[in-house]
Amino acid sequence: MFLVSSLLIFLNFHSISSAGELEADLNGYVLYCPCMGRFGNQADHFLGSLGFARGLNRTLVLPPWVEYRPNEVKSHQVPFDFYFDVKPLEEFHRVITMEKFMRELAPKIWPPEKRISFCYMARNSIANKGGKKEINGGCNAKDGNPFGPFWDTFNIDFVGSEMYAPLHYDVHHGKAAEKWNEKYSPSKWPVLAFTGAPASFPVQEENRGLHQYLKWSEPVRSAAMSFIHKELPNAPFIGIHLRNGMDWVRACQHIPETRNLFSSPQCLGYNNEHGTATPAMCMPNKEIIIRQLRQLLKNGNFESIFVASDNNHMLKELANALKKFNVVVKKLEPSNPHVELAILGMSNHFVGNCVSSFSSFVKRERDSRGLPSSFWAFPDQRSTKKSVRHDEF
Ligand code: GFB
Repeated sequence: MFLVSSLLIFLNFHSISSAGELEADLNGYVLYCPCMGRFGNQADHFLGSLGFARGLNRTLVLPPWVEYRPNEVKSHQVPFDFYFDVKPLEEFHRVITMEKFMRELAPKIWPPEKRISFCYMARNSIANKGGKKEINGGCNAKDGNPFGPFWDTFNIDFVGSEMYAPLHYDVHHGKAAEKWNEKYSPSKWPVLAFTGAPASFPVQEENRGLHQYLKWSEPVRSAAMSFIHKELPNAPFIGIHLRNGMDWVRACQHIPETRNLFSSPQCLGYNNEHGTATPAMCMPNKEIIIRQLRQLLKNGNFESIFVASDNNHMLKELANALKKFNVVVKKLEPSNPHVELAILGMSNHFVGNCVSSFSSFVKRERDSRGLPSSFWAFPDQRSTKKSVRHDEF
């Protein structure tokens, strides 16, 4: 019933005119640049932005994913629907891809002279004008990478800035949505174009469940299934995420100074109800990883382990240490973060890194399907001292 009514709402707002043109949503649009972090961070921001757009009753423009490639100065923008299906999102709220929005609606409702960028407060930029340094205190929405390349992908330039403080994005408490609509009525402001995502990181607890509407596109799903069928025995398997690259080693060094880091509220709770972040949770050592896998293998009928990692997959060490369980230990080659995430989502048990937003993507997806997951070194276990021996990686 909810599905039918949502579809009707969608069709109502994006109806096709008699001339065959897409008609604009009179409630307006939310558009943003996913300008912070890599995929996991952007996915957190996406869920928050979806919740925000629904709270304001504006259509969400689905931005491309921003990617960074080695040895390239500018970010790459990958259309949203390259990785995800648009249809399931429409069950929750009205959405339109940025490509379609810019092609079919922007010329009518958001012409170049009306393009104002939104930011909470000024992002100061120092412009060098004729040898004289000048501070410009607008949103400077196109300053730097990925900001400039993102908007340039759609030939968007801004003619002004709108600083919206003290409004905020939490539409689940208080009257934030009403306040946004009072200050920025859709008739006067059909498009709210944000310099960064109108969402918090990590994803607000109330928006975690929206992951159920985020479904991999057919090519990603097929690639994941093909790997499982061709490379793994036809039996239950464990999927694990080992986040252990140099950037992560450095990030984990902040653990002693903080109770929650990045996505750790996913296991520790948003108010640290379940403890505080430990070095082992962020960077589990070999001993912890093997101990947890042995425990799972003893209790389940798994025949293989799929390892996803940004750096060291530990394939040999794991295969050796788990010899007596007769399990196959495999990784995807060549590496592909999205397909790896999809495989982890399809595993029979997932062990992730509580601090990583890459792991949190998998955990949310599995939660939405009622599948079991656990984390390295959580709940807090023995041997935290040994856990920061990075030379093991
Ligand atoms: O996704 P992400 O925001 O997660 O960023 P974290 C980590 C990126 O590293 C991913 C790659 O988007 C991938 O490109 N990566 C991580 C992996 N794990 C894997 C894996 O198992 N397989 C493959 N193929 N690639 C945070 C960043 O990372 O780390 C923050 O988002 C910051 O901005 C911090 O840089 C240090 O939350 O794990």
